[in-house]
Amino acid sequence: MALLAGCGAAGPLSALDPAGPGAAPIARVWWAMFWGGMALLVFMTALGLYAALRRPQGTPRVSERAFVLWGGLALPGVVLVALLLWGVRAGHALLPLPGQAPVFTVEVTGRQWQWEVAYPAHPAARTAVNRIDIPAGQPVDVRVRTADVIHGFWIPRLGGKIDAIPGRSNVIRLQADAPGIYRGVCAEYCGTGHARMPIEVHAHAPSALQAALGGSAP
Ligand SMILES: [Cu+2]
Repeated sequence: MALLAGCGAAGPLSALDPAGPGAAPIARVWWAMFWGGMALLVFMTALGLYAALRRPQGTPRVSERAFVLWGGLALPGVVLVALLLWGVRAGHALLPLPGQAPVFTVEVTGRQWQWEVAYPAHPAARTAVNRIDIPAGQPVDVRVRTADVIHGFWIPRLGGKIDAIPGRSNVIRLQADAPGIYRGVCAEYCGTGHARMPIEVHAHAPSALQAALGGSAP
């Protein structure tokens, strides 16, 4: 955390400051891409300098064809396939797969320009706007819909983005490891009020959730 703060990666909307099992793999992929990109930048800069400064003598030790095959096809091919597989695996943590029951469920509807929140298992809970209350330390399925245009639901410290698409109900599984407030935003430009669509996830100790939701127990 201190290291993150030192390099500006910590913060309420930072995907590099993960607070749950859905966000941690995404942050790892990001850092691998960052350091891998840095390594390639150094390597390519060194190659460029070598090419610019050397004095060619005789026939080259590596043919142009080999450069294209290994540097232009094999290297990016291996890197992109590895990143694809790793990224798919990171995204897997956000899928609402069976076997983790019971899962707390929240319904979130995007509307120009706010998020409406309902709790299907807690019909007596007060309806909320731009705020979700969840239990900490357990998986939560967020069913994301829209009442008008496409919006993007994103709580960076808890997981990746999922779009709210007209006519569809998309589900993302999030978890906050500890009680706290986790901020989010609309991540898909949805009109002139797009920047005014923040949302907050308030994660509570399970014993305090009912009081936070209001209403009576189901
Ligand atoms: Cu929006």
